[in-house]
Amino acid sequence: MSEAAVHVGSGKVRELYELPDDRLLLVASDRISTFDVVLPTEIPDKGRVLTGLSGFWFARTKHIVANHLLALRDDGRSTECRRLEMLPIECVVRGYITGSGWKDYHATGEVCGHRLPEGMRESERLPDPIFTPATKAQSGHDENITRDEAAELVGRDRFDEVERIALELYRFASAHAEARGIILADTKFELGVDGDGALVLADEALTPDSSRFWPADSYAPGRSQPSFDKQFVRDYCESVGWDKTYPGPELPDEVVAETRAKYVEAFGRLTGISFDDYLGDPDVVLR
Ligand code: Q0N
Repeated sequence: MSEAAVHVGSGKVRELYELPDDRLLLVASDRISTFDVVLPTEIPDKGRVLTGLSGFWFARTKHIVANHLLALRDDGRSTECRRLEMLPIECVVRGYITGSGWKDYHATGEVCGHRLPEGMRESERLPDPIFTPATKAQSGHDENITRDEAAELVGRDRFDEVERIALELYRFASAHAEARGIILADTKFELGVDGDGALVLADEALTPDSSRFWPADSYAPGRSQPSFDKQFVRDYCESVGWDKTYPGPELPDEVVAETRAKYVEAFGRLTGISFDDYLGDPDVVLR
């Protein structure tokens, strides 16, 4: 890092630094989490794949919403971005009923105040994508909230704008992904507001860490779906009888190699760009 960069925050797998002139540096590590635990073994280049994918989507969704990206650094894992006032909600869009959405639907027939058709099966495609906001839990798990609760947190007009933009981003990206054999089951956006009061897409976007990617060729409703990127890791963790509490198991070399290959495959399929070309010049995803 060339400029004075003060560390301002840590996620499970990303770090955030302050840069001069109201900028931030978002650095994606190679750490991987599963069942909410960060494993002791890293997946080489995972952070570069996620940074490259985010850059790719930022460059292609500017017609929908402005974003925080200022520059990709040559290391391929660091994004210089505009510092924003972040909204206090997670902007989740679901096209398929899975995860906490499936749990809520199973218990109540509703997700975040959306009443859904009766008799839906786990992982089934929804009639239309739905916006299902969540609170930003300081400690661990985000909690689903209704659209009215989200509107109280950000204001009604801002809420309407956020919902419209999040749904539009999801429709754009899911159509792109589906044409390339990847189902974008759901995704979480982080949005902020700039000094002019304009809504801006931030954080990472439309990556396998912020979304559920499913391989389209094995999709079948009525059960949980294998994850495009983490399935080898999950299968290995199950096979050793890990109880899903800290610390997680070390991953063997084959599992690391298979998993890295899935991230690189997702990058290639979604961007149409070879990952080696990205490593040579990260800006290829922006053109
Ligand atoms: C911000 N987070 C949540 C890294 C990821 N452009 C921005 N301006 C102001 N704040 C943020 C951004 C961005 N992106 C986003 N926290 C602050 C995710 N973080 C958690 C820590 O690790």
